[in-house]
Amino acid sequence: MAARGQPGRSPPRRIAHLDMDAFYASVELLRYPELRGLPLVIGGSSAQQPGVLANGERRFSRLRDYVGRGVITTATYEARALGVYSAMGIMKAARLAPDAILLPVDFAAYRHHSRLFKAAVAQLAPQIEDRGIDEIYIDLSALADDTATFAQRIKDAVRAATGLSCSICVAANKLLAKIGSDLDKPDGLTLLGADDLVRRIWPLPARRINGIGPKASERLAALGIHSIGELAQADAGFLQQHFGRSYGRWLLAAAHGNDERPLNTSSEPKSISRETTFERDLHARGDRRTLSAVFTELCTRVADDLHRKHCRGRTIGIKLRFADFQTVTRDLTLPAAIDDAQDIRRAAGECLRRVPLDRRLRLLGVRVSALSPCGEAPDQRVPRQGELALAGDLCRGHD
Ligand code: TTP
Ligand code: MG
Ligand code: MG
Repeated sequence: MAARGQPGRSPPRRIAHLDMDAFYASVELLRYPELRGLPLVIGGSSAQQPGVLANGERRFSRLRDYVGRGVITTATYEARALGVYSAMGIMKAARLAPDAILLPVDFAAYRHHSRLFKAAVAQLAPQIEDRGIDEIYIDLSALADDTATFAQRIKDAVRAATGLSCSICVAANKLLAKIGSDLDKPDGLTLLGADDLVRRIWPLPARRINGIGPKASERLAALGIHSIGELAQADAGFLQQHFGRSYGRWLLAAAHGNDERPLNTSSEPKSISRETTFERDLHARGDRRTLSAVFTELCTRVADDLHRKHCRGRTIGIKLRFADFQTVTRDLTLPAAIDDAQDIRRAAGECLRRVPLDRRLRLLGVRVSALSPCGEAPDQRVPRQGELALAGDLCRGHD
């Protein structure tokens, strides 16, 4: 649809978000079709591997038999109807759905099916941003086809390649497409036009916006803002006063469905980061040990991510969000790229020293950017000269 009477203005983009339905559980159902229609939960360890009875039948674990501290990765829609969700403790879930079947996670199988569905979509539409194991964005703007027909063709291709269903939403940008793919799950095909912002998006809880986490939505609720529509009506100055300038601005833009971010179609990540929002706000002095442990853990996870992606990075950064939502970042660039957790911890520690830590913190993050590929496969890697002695070389910092 071209904007009439406004020459030079580009037509709205057509961005699809595709998300697989109950992904881990659906992959398990391919292997155990006899479980279709039953409440099924994925989590726990190999102890939950099904056994085989003397008559050849499989014997599955039930939630009620589980003892341990494991959490649920996902649940089928039948299990969700009983109140069981991702990230819930398995023992807690057992109280709600004692008879539900429990299967252990099998990441190799999920990764395999992840590759299959992405390859199938790439055959039809090459402009893809990979957003993790079960979701992608697809840019349909340049395609001549009718949007609904094309989205259905993508769904059919995913099913043909994997035997699995997915939900797709096509909207003007990534933010709306991501919200929309959840609206008609499972097996959804949702098209969001300009009129749908007020009708379908504004009544939703603010939490549905990707980027408004549990803490921010709690804070919004305390200010009387529950829905996306209420957020859209909020005063810009009021939001900036309570959430800091940049996050406050972003909140308002998001509630109005504005998002200009392009797709990141490169398979090479630009940066790798991990962040965590604390259960309660922490103080640099009073909670020093906890903060230090979290900081080290974040660096270790970033290092693991780098190893997995076979890359390393030269720019190490931190992100802090204070109790008043003010967000501060610091980074520094090293003479050579690193991927070791301790080296990252050391560089990130340098960044941290450049921030006055006089207020409580709600979030801490670590980022490595200016990435380069490692070259060798990880198991063949030998440390390069100088790689292990970077601590004294922290040279250039910029805020
Ligand atoms: P999601 O796409 O969030 O969930 P889903 O595919 O299981 O269900 P839906 O139909 O609502 O999309 O996550 C994809 C997979 O990621 C999910 O199958 C399991 C895993 N996962 C976790 O391990 N822990 C979590 O907390 C979540 C949310 C997902
Ligand atoms: Mg999913
Ligand atoms: Mg997902």
